[in-house]
Amino acid sequence: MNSCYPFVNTPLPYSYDALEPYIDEKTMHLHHDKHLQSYITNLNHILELHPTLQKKSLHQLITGAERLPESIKRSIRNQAGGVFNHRFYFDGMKHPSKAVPIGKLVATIDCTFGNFTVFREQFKKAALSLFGSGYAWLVLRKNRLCIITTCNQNTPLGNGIFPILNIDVWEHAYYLKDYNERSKYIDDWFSVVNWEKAEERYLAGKRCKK
Ligand code: MN3
Repeated sequence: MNSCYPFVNTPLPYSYDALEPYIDEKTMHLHHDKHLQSYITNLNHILELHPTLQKKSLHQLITGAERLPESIKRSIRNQAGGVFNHRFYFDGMKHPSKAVPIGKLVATIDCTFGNFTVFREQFKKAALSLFGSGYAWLVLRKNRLCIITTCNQNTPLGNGIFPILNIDVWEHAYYLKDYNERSKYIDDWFSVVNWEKAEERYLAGKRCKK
């Protein structure tokens, strides 16, 4: 995979229908092939005009956006954020039969939030309370698990925060199947969380905690 310009839309790590019946095949096609693709295309367009940024990774573009010229700061944040957030979201899901919440991360979730059900309720509440478009995240901050939300395509990268899981609550993530019912979609998402991937991210975050 290209880690810098020109960015390419890598295939999903599972088939488009792998998350059925929780997240439908049509939504996955639209979400990955159209929505994510448009962030990649737009990001490449910007970088085409700014050769000095072409060697930068997605992570570097996002965390360095504040230092970029005013004219491109916002569009880099939106487009690079859109690529990062979507890849992170797609990689954080898997076939429902394998989406079992076990492991060190889940044990830490139990300790931090009281038990898994409380965590689930709090995460759902955060995802529901986000006004407009954005994401709810489980992150590691100062070596502690927290639930946060971000608007639009903002990311929680930098400032010693390590993202572990995210749910995309833009309407395009669920509208075809659940219409306006974000609540149903959040419940469905819990059936396809890739806890192994989340644990990998959690352990990596713990290793480089600052
Ligand atoms: Mn999306």
